[in-house]
Amino acid sequence: MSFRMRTGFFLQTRTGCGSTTGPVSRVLKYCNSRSLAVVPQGGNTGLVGGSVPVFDEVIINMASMKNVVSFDKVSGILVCEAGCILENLISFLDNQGFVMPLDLGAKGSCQIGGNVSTNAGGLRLVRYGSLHGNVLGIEVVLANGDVLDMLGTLRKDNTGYDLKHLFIGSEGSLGIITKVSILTPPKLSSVNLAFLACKDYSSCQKLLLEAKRRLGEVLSAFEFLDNQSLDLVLNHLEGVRNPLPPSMHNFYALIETTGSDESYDKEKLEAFLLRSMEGGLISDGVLAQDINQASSFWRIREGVAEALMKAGAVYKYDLSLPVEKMYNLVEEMRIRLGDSSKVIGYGHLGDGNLHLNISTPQYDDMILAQIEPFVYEWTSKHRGSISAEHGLGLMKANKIFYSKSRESVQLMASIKKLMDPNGILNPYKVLPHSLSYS
Ligand code: FAD
Ligand code: 2HG
Ligand code: ZN
Repeated sequence: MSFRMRTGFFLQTRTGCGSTTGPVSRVLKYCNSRSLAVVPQGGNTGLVGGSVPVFDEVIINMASMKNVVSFDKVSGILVCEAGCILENLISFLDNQGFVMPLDLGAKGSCQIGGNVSTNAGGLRLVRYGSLHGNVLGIEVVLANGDVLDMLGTLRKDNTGYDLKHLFIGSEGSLGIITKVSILTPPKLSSVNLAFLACKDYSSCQKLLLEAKRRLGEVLSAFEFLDNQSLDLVLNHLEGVRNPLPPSMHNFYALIETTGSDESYDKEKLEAFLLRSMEGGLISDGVLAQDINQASSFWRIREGVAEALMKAGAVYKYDLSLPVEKMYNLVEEMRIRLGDSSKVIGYGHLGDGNLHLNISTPQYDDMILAQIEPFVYEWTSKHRGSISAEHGLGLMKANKIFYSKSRESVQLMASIKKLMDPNGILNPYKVLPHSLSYS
């Protein structure tokens, strides 16, 4: 599919006009009456082209809707506008003694509205679950400008269909989210982070099972990267160094625990690490001694995406796969591509989410033809998902059938038609072109 690329017309939501939802509603009403297409835009950090205009869509950027509306210290429920930057919410909550149940490498730029619209996963999903569980309510402006107030703050509410779930992860194709209410857990006093080396993928996998079993309630992150990912970070990001002595390890895991009892939690983690070392699951490792060392470990994991962008052209795949099969795909891809590219695998092992990235000096159709459709067919054959957490956006919309049945996609298209009959909301995104405009 080829598109004429042109920058769209840009509108920014403004504060100071009474309710900030009002202008969004008026713009959509106007656009709908004239069949003008719009692209909702948050921090523009999405990795599948969902927030960029394709032809001449009006961009509705949410950056000015950046206020916290309320925070309830008893329930931990935060209500805020959609344009709040994730990192600002993390700091706000930290000051209140709470934490955001979502954290990701793009936190300095991405917005909570973008996070909810992509159903972003990130580094702590293994502990806190997905936004489908943590988002209690949303306010959303529909294609015709109507404002749907579903900004509930209740944990339990079984009155009819829970419509907010339609918007969580719908990538701006069904409405523009203007406010969200989100359940945040209390901040616990003891956080520990280990950076570990494993000799092979099978050890990483066993380490994950052991971590779930033995660290149980304190486990708050389990991430992995292969040595090619680490090399890339060390070669392309300034000031990053390997916390382990130079030696040939094939895989690295970051294990974080978060609990309420410093000595108990540390003892628990140390006993787990000792046992895993003795059992041969870990070949080396280091425990962060302070918060600065912990951030330097996280910088390695969170820096992979940035290092890839600096390294040249990159083909990106964000896959859910059974953990035991996951790394086979990386190895098979290396065999297919030979020396033409660097194939790296890393991601949220605790959630069964592989980030497969193929780095080449420049884009090359011959390389692409070696990667696709193989990567999608492989994923589909193993009953995985071709988008675990990044969404479909523009780049993957036509690949939806690898993960969803024809009947499901048809129902999605009917919902889209019902809610946005003129097709003005984020056209060419999420649903295959053939269906969304039929
Ligand atoms: P945008 O990129 O601006 O938009 C994303 C989509 O949401 C678009 O379709 C847009 O139209 C729509 N949208 C935005 N705001 C609204 C709104 N208010 N109402 C309706 N629709 C809207 N993703 C993960 O899931 N996990 C990760 O760990 C992760 N790490 C990342 C690390 C880096 C370095 C980078 C660059 C990206 C990473 N991402 C990750 C991807 C990205 O950050 C997330 O998808 C994020 O949630 C996008 O938020 P945003 O505000 O930038 O949205
Ligand atoms: C991450 O987990 C992000 O670092 C980005 O989801 C993944 O760039 C990628 O492939
Ligand atoms: Zn990720």
